[in-house]
Amino acid sequence: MKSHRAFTLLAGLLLASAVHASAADHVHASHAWIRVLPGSLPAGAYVTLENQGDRPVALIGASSAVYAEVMLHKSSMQGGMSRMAMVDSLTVPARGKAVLAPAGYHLMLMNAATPVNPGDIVRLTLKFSDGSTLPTDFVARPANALDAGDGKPEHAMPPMKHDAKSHPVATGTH
Ligand SMILES: [Cu+2]
Repeated sequence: MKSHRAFTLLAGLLLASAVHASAADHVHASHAWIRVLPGSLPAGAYVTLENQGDRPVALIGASSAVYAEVMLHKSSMQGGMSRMAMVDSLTVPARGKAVLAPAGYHLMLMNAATPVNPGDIVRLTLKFSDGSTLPTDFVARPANALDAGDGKPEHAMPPMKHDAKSHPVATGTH
């Protein structure tokens, strides 16, 4: 039975390394919430990402079983108007954090398969540039919510230089 044990050990090692390669165990998500708007309007998703690793990692998007489309956006004020632009990625610095919050970076959730109501928990799988993923539960909050409602409000970081592909979408809702 020696060969069988060796095989079991090898399988275990392969499984462990596969899990390590796909799960973003160096990135921690907190204050994850979604601002639900009435009807079929897109919802903004917000989260604080902390990178405990020694290398920067970039959030490049997310997927969801509930929302058919998820895009990474950045809101900014231009000439007194709130504008949104698509961004390719948001870097979470090594030993640092990145904040997705109203009036800044957010994940735009579109085309919900089923209505999402305040209080619902929606799982989004965050995707990073190194190929890792981080399944994260977001709590749905009402349209007038300003934070995750957990008593620890996060604020959007000051505007940063980014390679936004500006597009003419201009709404004040995100
Ligand atoms: Cu948006």
